Amino acid sequence: MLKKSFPQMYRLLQEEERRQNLTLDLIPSENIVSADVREALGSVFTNKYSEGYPHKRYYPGNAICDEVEILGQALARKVFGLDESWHINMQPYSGSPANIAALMALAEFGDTIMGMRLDQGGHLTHGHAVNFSGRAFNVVSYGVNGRGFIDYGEVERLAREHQPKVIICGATAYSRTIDFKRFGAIAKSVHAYLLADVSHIAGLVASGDHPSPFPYADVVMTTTHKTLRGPRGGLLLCRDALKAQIDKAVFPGVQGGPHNNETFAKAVALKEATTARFKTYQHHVVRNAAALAQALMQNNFAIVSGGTDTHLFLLDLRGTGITGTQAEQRLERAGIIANRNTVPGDTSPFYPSGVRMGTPALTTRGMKERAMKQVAELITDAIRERRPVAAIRNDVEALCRKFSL
Ligand code: DSN
Repeated sequence: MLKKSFPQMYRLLQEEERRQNLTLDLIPSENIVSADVREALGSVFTNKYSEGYPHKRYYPGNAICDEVEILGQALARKVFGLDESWHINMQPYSGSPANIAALMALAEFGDTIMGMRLDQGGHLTHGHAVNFSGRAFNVVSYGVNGRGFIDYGEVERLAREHQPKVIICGATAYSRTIDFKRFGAIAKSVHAYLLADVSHIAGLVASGDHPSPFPYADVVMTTTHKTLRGPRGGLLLCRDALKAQIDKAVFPGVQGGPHNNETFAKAVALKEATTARFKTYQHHVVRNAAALAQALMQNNFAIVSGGTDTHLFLLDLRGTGITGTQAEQRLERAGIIANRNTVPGDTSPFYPSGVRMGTPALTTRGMKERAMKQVAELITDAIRERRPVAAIRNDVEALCRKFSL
């Protein structure tokens, strides 16, 4: 037991448990996994090497790991309503390697790809200059219009002009419904592959709270630890014709042996995602985000695009005299964890003008719309320093105790 063998580390574990229990986690890419997912992550599957794929491994002793992976694939199809014409690669360690593998499978280095700019809500792996995606490919980026909505006209114009090999749609800080149908039509019109990164909204896609990309995309990538509420990890789902190139790009292209404990935990989370309870949870995530955004707007905060259709939104603090960094720090001192984020037009990710907020973790704790009103008051107190921080923190902890982990 760690308590005896490594008390210093045990203490850190206890402190982190306490921190998670007594703070309000508004980071939209985080969630709280079930005891079953944790049991799977800590299981003996961590001991096994399995380079390769089911029935084609480079190590012996993999019959059981094969079964786990095949079961996981079947569950992923069930969660997203897919038939056998979709292949699932269960092995990506997380979202970034999955996107790198997808790009390697669909394009040659030097080819043109299109993605959403980081400061507009995209992800580093969607072509940012400092990332592998931006260094290996010729990148054309699109963004949002003046109202904060994806500028589909710009996407179409850029696609016609630059004839990309791959168009990436999906975002990490975009609160509105993504029109996958429109992206699909644009990609088709220029003979580009459509790669949909649904990492943030995978749970909402599974529950029908966000339209599905599957009818329109060639490859869909998701992480498994955000709204999907599984272990940290990734999945690549592709049309069967792309199976060989996607699998080859993941292993041996980008990764080595799969993390079998992670694959096992992904399967457990996917099983949970097939339940009615999971769907109800996702409905509440969306309702809670809308209620929280609404309550904050009533407190005179500006929100990018004026609201949200999903699990997250961006507070726009421009013109308030408070930076995103200051707001993040004030919130953290009060026990509210939300990350500073660029809002469209910001130039520095280190000194952004926004704060990103989401409801997946609070909803897992059992909070509903009424609690969101309380959370909005606590956020307002903290950012505007309306009350002593110790008093706010007390109220945050009381709310956390009411919705204990
Ligand atoms: N870092 C993740 C997020 O917070 O959205 C995306 O990879």
